[in-house]
Amino acid sequence: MPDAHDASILSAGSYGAVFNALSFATAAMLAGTLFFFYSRSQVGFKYRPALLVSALVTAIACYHYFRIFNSWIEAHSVITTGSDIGSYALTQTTFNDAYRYMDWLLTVPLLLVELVAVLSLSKEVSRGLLGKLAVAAFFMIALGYPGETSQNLVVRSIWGTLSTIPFVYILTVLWGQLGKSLDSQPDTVKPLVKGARLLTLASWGFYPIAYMIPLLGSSLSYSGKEIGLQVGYTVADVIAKVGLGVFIYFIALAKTANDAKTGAATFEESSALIAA
Ligand SMILES: *C/C=C(C)/C=C/C=C(C)/C=C/C1=C(C)CCCC1(C)C
Repeated sequence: MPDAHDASILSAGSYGAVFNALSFATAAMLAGTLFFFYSRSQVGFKYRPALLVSALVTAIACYHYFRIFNSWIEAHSVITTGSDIGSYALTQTTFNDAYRYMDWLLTVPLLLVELVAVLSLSKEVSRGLLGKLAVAAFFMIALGYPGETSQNLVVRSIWGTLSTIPFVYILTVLWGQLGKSLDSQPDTVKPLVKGARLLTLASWGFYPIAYMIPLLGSSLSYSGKEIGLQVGYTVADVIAKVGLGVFIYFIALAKTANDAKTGAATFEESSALIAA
C-alpha cells in the first residue's frame, strides 16, 4: 500500500479533473461528428468533402478518447485504507500514452486537408502543398513520441526540440498560405479564414506547452504533471478538431451563399438553395 509521501498518488480532485476532461472530450467529439456529418447537405457540393473530413477527424478522435478514458480508469484504483483513503494510486496497468500519438498520426494530416481546402488552390498546387505538410506532420509526431514516453527530462527536451522544427515549418507555411488566400476570398469569408487561422495557431501552439509541463522538474508531483499534460492536450484537441470544424462549416456556408449570388453554383445547387 503506498504511503502518504508516495509521489504517484492522485487526490480525488486531480483524478476527477482528468476523468471529467476525457469524458467531456469524448462527448464533444461525438457531437462534432454528428453535426459535421449531417450539416453537409446545407453547403454546396464542392464544400461537402471538407465537412466530411471534419466528421472523420472527430470520429477518429472520439474512438481514441473512449480508449484513453478507459485506460485512465484501468491505470488507477481508489485507495480504501490508511491515511490516503479516497485518493487514487497507480495500478499494474500503465496508462497508455500511445493512443494520443496514434490519433495525431491520423487526424493531423486530415486537419491539414481541411485547412488546405480553405485555400481553394488548383488540384496540383494543393496536392504538392499537402504532401510537404503531411511529411512534416509525420516527423513532428514521430519525433515527439520518444520524449513523451521517457522519464528522463533531458531526453524529453531533446526530442521535444527536434519535434518543434517541423512544427514551426507547418505553422509558418499555413499562416503564410492562409494569409495569401485572403485576397481572393469573398468579403464574407475573410474574417472566418482569419479566425480559423488564429484558432489553429493558438490550439496547435498549446501542445508543446502542455508537453513542457513535466519539464518543470522534480518540484512537480505526479498529479501536477499528469493533470497539466492530460487536461492540456484534451482542451487543445477539442479546440483544434471541433473548433476548426465549426469554422470550416461557416466558411463553407458563406462560400455557398456567395456562389449562389455570383452564379458560380451549379443549376441543381441554386434550385436546392432556393427551395431551402
Ligand atoms: C488533433 C490533434 C492535433 C492538432 C495535434 C497536434 C499536435 C502537435 C502540434 C504537437 C506538437 C509537439 C511539439 C511541437 C513538440 C513536443 C511534442 C509534440 C508532439 C507534443
